[in-house]
Amino acid sequence: MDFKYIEEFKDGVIIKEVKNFELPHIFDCGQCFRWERQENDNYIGVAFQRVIEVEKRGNDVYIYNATKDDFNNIWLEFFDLNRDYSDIKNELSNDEILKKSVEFGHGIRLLKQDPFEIVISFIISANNRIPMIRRAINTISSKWGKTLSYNGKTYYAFPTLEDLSKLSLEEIEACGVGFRAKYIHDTISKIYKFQEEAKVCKMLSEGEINWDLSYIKSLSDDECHKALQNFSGIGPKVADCIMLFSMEKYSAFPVDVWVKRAMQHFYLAPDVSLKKMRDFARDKFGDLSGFAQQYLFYYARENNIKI
Ligand code: 8HG
Repeated sequence: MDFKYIEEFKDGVIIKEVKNFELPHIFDCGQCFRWERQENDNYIGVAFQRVIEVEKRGNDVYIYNATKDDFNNIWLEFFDLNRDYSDIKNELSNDEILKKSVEFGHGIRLLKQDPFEIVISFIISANNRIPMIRRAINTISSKWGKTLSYNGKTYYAFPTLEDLSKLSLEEIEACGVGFRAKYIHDTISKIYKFQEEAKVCKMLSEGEINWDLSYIKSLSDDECHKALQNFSGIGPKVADCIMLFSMEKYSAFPVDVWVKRAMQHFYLAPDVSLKKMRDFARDKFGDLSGFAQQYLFYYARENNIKI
């Protein structure tokens, strides 16, 4: 566990004596799209239909606009605070090469985000740049998400499955998601239709696919990786991101252009395929592959490494 205890105060909750927790490392390491750094270095973001502000003061972390119940029900798990990241970092730092990236991103924690939001977000991420991904997700949220207010400003929750199930392909196309609109539309309708059929107790027949995200989350790492790729617009890389950032599958190793450069820079020959890089990393880092990947991604991107 990476904190001692919590205290409630009038505007929120204070997490006392927190370890392995740096706001820029957590929010700018590539895993999330809805958190913004403020002029005072706090971050404001939206998750699980709520808006919060997070501040680090010495070894304490302040969460504004949250109650103790919110902390226990949402933010404790969201920030993965029950995990001891010192153990993970020690283990990964046995690899002399990885040590440098771990030191650089020493305050990274892998957020446990909402699977539906992350499925849609990472379909948008394919062949896309982070500022464009963020913009598209904000557009979708401001059009169909719940309105939230905090300190006189308006924020928008990521829309629910029900909210998005009503949209036409044209409406999704108008959000700046390009060729991915049809994948998003198709994915939403598969998940929604499956949910509606389950409500009237329709049984799955032999060979039919189970599109329920909680079910997919309950599978083993390899089965989960495979099941996610049944959706259109989800290949091995996007599946790895979804399972790592929202399904607690830590042997995932998404290889995008930055991780590819990092692997080539540190470990492998330039002509190795993405699949081989993934296999190499999973062999080497095992159940900690996802963490290793995040330290590498953050290091490579922040330092603009070239091979
Ligand atoms: O955290 C991430 N890890 C990896 N491997 N890839 C990511 C992360 N976040 C993120 O947006 N990407 C992808 O990288 C999306 C997009 O294809 C590209 C942007 O650099």
